[in-house]
Order: sequence, then C-alpha cells, then structure tokens
Amino acid sequence: MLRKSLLCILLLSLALIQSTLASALRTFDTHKVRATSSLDGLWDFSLPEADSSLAAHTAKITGGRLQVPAVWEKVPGLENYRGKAVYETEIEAVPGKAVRLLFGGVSHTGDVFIDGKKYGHHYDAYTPWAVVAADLQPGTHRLKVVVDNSFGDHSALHTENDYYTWGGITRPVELQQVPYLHITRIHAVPERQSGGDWTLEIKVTLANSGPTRRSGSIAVSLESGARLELGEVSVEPGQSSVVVGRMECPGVIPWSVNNPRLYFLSAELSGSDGNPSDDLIDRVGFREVKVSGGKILVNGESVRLRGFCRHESHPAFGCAIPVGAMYTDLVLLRDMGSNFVRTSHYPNDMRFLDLCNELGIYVWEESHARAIEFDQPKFMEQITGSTTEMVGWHFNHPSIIMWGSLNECHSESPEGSEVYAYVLGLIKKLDPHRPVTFASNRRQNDISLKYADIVSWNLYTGWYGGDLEGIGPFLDALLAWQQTPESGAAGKPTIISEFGAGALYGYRDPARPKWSEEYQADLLGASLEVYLNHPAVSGVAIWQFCDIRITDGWWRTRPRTMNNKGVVDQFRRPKLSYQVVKEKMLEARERWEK
Ligand code: ADA
Repeated sequence: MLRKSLLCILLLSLALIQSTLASALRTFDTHKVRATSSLDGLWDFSLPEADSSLAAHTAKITGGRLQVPAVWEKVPGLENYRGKAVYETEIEAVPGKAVRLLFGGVSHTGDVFIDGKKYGHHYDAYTPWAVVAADLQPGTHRLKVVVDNSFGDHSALHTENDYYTWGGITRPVELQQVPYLHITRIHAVPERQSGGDWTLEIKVTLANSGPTRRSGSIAVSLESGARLELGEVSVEPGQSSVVVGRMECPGVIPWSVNNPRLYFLSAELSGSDGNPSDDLIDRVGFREVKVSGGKILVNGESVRLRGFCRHESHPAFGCAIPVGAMYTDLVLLRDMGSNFVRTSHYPNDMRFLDLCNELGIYVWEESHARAIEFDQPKFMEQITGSTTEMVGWHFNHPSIIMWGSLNECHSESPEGSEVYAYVLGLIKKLDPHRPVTFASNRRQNDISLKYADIVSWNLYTGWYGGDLEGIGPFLDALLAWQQTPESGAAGKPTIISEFGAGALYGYRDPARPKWSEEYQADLLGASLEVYLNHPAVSGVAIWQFCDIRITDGWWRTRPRTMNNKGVVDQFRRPKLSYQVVKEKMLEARERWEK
C-alpha cells in the first residue's frame, strides 16, 4: 500500500516536472517557476452546420478531431476550405492562479471562449498572442477557439495573394498557470560600452489580472552570473507596469554568425515571503547593429548579406512547418553559402527565429503586408497590430538585424508615403536599436525612401522585363539616381531584396526558355554575378527559397497556382540553379570574408 502511494507521488511529481518544463512556442524552456504545458495534440474539430455535407464528411474522416498545430487544408475535402471552423479541448484551472493561453499563430482570426464565455479575439496569422482568464473555478473547463480564414473587409492583410492564407491553429499553443501578478515580457538591449564591456538595457513588463492591487519584487539574472535587482513593484487591478534598469555584463562573448553565442536571461518575481512566484526566460546575444557610410555594421564590422526570401510553406504541412523541417530549410540555405533570410512577407514562427539565433543566420523580419491597398477599412488597425506585435514578441532575437514592412506597396504616392512614414516610424519608436527597411518596386518613382535606414530594391530584370545583359546597366542607373538628393536615399546601404525567375521542377530544355530550370539558373547566375560583385550592394535576397502555393486569384499568372521561383521546389528538391547559386555565394563568401 505504502509502496503504491510512493509510486503515485513519484509519478505525479514526474508529471509535474514535465508539465512545468514544457515550452511549446520556443526551442527552449521559458519558465522554471511558472507551470506551463503544451496544448498541442488532437483537438475536437467541427465545421459550421450550414455546410452540412462537408461538415459530415470531415467529421467522418477526422473522427471529429484535428491536430494542433496543423493546417486544415491537408484534410481531404478541405483543400480549398475558406471559412470558419471550431476547435475545442479541455483545460485545467488551479486554485489561486489565472489561466494564460499562449497562441503561437492562428490563421487568420481566432475567437476564444471558455465554458461559452468570450475571453479573447485576435487577427493575423503570423503573430503570437495571449489570453488570460482570471475568474475560472479550479477544475476542468472547455476551451473553444473559433478560427476564420475568410477574405473580406474584416481582413485587410490576408487577401488573394501571391502566397496562401491557410486555415487552422497553425503554431503551438501553451497553457500557463500564472499568479494574478505576472511577468508578460522582458526586453533587453545590448550596448557595448567604450571600454569594450557590455550592458543590457532591461525592461520588464508585469500585468495584474486579479481583483486587488498586488506587489512583488523583480530581479533579472543572466546566465553569465550577472544580476540586477529591480526592486519592488506594485500594480493596480487590470493594469500593467514596466520596470527598467541597466545591467552590467562583464566578460560576455559577443554574438556573431561565426560564433552565435546566446545567453539565457531570466526575470524573476518574488512575493513578500521572498519565494519566487513567477518568471520568464528568454535568450539574448550581444551585438549591436548600425548603418554608417553606406554599410550595415554588426558590432562595428561591415556585413554583406547573401540570402533568400522564404515563405512558411510546405506541401505536407502548409504553413505549420515542424521544427525539424525548419531546420532542414536552414541547412539547405547554409549549404548554398547563405548567411541571411528575409521572412517575406510576415513575422515567422519563433522556433524558426530561435534556430537562426542558434545557427548564426542574419534575419530581416517584416510585418505582414504584401502589395496591399491602403484604403481598406481595417488596414491601419491591422498593420499597426501586426507591426506592434512583431516587434514586441521578437525583440530579443539577436539574429534579427533589421525590421521591414509594406513590401511593394504605394511608396510612390503622397498618400502612400504617409503610411510608410507612419509604419516605419512606429517600428523606430518601438525599437530604435535596429535599422528599418522596406522592399520597393517603385524604382525612381519612390518618394518614401527617406523613411528607411536601408534601401531595398525588388528587381526582376530578365523576368518581367529586360534581359540578362540588362541586369548591370539597370542596377547602375538605379543606384546613380539613389545617390542624388532627390531620392532621399543618398549614402544609405542598399540590398537587392528580390530577383528571380520561375522554373518548373523537371522542365529542362537546351533551348533555355522561360520556365525551364536552365533559364532560372542563367538568370540567377547572371544576377548574382552583378549584385555580389557590386561595391555599393550590401546584400542580396533571392526570390525565393522554395516553390509555394498561392491563392486562386493569381492562377492566370502562375502555372500550377504556385509561385515557382524557388531554387528548390516545394518538396525541397534542388533545381539546376541550386549549384549555380551555391558557387556564386561561396565565391562571394571567399571574397568578402577573407
Ligand atoms: C514581388 C513580391 C513577391 C512575389 C514576387 C514575384 O516582388 O514581393 O511576393 O510576388 O514579386 O514572384 O513576382
């Protein structure tokens, strides 16, 4: 009997340790004090009754359950489903704690209900969000998330586009038991002091979801042993509070792509008894990014970026790519001699960014907007949300060396330019420590370059117009204009943020026509020859890493209803251009890094 109960206690504590240590949204544990558990797995899944035959068919083949995270388009019958679906599962509330649900990404709108009562709403597939329920009785509760991927006035950023808007709970979900007063965010800015030592500018945000004023004391510690006491904090019910301080970090090793050294940074909250009540752990890398003299400088050294634009898209998983497949993508990029990824055209899964931090890959991350019209009713609200959430959630990733937004929008019109001023200004306000950029296709008509720190051009010479001989002259003319006062961009670093050609995997033809693998290899070879050798070009991002599914509105311009400009196809099988790109990038690496 005694042995049996001891065994039970042991198993229970093992389960507790496991649930305490599981971190669903990152590649490492983000709490040691706060209890968290992953909600990934099979959730009950149903379609609205209105579509009764589809609903019945889906229920039959899924058994009424769907995996989280996953896209519903991989369920036979739902390949093209655009509309609402209901996900449900059970969650536990414990005495004296609030429930905090952390969603990595829901595509594209999620409404959250617990036991029928509404607790949260979020729009945009590509940013994480949290919902807190502080009034639940201890015990089991029914969580319901209504997910919507439909297009319309309610959705300014997700439209018919040259990539696919998938449906589902597409990134991991975590259940947390938080004290009423809990930490919601830690931001750290590394700064190198004149003597060479580093400091971290720390900002910890706390929220009180309880009914009365709460207080505690906050301390921050770095894996290196550095520690900073931030003192007492008191927060009114329903309010948040920010505590700031500067932490000395002697002896830390800087983060670089050749030595991507990361440090755990932990914020701890303790109650009046001195016991820890809550915590939040993130990772930081010591590096500063500046632009000066037409160059991008990381820790004072000029960097040259060789990389790719990449969509979160996979034939087996849609945008819900498992971490192992993210890793494989990054290995392919590195095999080609690349050191840079542009997360076109939206904020990426945090596990992908974690891998970039760990492997040493520079990232341009952009908020969600590709060739969007600004006059849609929800546009300003939704671009503000996507941008604010991107910077807020991804602030500490050392791999992110620039923020972007508004790919190929109206940077040539006075009204459009006001939007560029607003969005790039917003990013600067949220994070004055990284350069901002946007990918422009408006060339000499662009009147918004003055708002960017880095000028980025999408150039398709040899594909939508012009020929391979024209690549160099076209660039020279553009760069000459860029150096005039009229451009607003003289003296700024330049990136060629897109160039490419469609190639259908397996379509080989010695006549080297458009859409053949040969033509793509020729175009990328000729483009890289010019761009990687140009002294005024600080970086390149090939359009694009892999072939991707697009939405139906684009079928007339894209064979297979796919954007076929990948250097690897949708299954990551290399096209002929892979070797050409690899040779050019490795040559450039030799030249630039010797
Ligand atoms: C644009 C755009 C990409 C893609 C590309 C193309 O530059 O930014 O999203 O549509 O063109 O393939 O034409």
